[in-house]
Amino acid sequence: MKRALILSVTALVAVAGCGGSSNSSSSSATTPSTTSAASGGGGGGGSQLALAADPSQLKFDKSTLSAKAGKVTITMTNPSPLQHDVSIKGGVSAQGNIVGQGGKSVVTVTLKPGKYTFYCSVDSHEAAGMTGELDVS
Ligand SMILES: [Cu+2]
Repeated sequence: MKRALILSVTALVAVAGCGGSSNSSSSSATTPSTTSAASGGGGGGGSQLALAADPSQLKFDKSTLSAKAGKVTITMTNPSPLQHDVSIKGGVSAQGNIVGQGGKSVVTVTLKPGKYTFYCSVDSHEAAGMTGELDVS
């Protein structure tokens, strides 16, 4: 009785293992969603800034960003297993969505010329170094 059970479980695992190997090969088709990055010189879009979280430390891949006055959008990709967002402060206050690994946090603000701070608002990430300067001219 016990032996028969073990045998049938082994058979199931063997079948699942067989079918699974061909299924998992299709996971490489992650489409890079290039949203409106290709629009050259059209008005109204404002500044589009790209940022990424460091995969293993509490920091961003850039410590300074610059943009033109008006509508400014920062899109931060998060390759890290920790949750992060991108937020802006310094006369304005706006927070992006908090995202986990593989996600994108987006924050959009309308800014006058000046210096602003971009940072991660999750826990004490800003104090640990997830911050930088945004120069708007
Ligand atoms: Cu963070």
